[in-house]
Amino acid sequence: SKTKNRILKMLVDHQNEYLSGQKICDCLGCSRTAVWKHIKDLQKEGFKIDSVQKKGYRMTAPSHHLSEANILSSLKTKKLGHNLKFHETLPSTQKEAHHLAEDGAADGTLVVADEQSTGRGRLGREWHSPMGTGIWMSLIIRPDIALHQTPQLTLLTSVAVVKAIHDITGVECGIKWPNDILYNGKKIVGILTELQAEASHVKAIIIGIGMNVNADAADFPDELKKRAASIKSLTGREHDRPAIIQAILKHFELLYNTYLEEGFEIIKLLWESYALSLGKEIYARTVKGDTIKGLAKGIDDEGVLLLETRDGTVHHIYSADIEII
Ligand code: BTX
Repeated sequence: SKTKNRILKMLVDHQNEYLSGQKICDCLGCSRTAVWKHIKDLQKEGFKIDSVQKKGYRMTAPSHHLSEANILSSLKTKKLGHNLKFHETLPSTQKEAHHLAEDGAADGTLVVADEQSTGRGRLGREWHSPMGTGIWMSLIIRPDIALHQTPQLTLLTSVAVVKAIHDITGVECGIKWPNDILYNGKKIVGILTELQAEASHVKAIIIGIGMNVNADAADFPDELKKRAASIKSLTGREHDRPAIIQAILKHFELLYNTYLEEGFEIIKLLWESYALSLGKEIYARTVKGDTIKGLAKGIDDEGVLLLETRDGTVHHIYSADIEII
């Protein structure tokens, strides 16, 4: 509830200080019993909150539990994520975000779930999204850009995610064009960018981000064990999912504002600095089913991959799975 979220925010803002029940009531205009009930709920969610007679309530340790209150309590953005739709479980945050966008959801709306029963990747592939282990979220944005520019937003998202992972966990991942974030060849994050358009006008872009955070290596199904990893499997410890979400949104907002004001150039440079495939021999399997072997020369100003084959032809690859040889 809104009141619970606001109580949490007050406690986070005054961490390690006592806040009297009365002061909380006065600020929020609710009863002391209501405050007490919300505090009980927060304690159940894993927040360590002391209560001492005559002094009030004090938060001693933040909880890393994924909840609406926890994500909202320390958002560092102006706009992104403030309209938050949190669910314990959903078939797919991407599907939910599509419905919300069709119904006119505001720019910056974020859908987060603690579990997805039918998470999906590109081309209808499955995305493994078990309860309590990862970040499964979809962001709705409504930029005024042309259709052909939308792949740029996948690249922008990759940069924001790599920066956020580094900030919060210290792990330095790389990006494999167009949408994978890898560490030692294993997929940590997948990004799915989809759009709603009318003629050549973008109505909404829905950016799905799936990140393996606290899964144990043994939690992955056999067919993924060789290809996927979680951040915990790299660092040996659990990581704070709300903090990672907040960091992704913060970096995304900064990069996105730069992008809208100054164009793709800066984003492109940043993206190239994290790219794993540039300058390497790769196979690109296109959606049509062709496989092209060549040298990944770079990306163009639209985010399209430039692949040079043996005969010197440069192919423009809009969408493909690539394999670094
Ligand atoms: P993709 O098509 O590039 O990758 C999908 C492939 O990745 C699968 O076929 C499988 O081999 C592998 N895979 C499946 N699950 C995992 C996992 N947890 N970790 C690593 N590899 C995996 C990538 O598509 C885009 C994925 C976006 C997922 C987000 S989660 C929030 C949002 N909601 C939703 O339904 N999808 C997006």
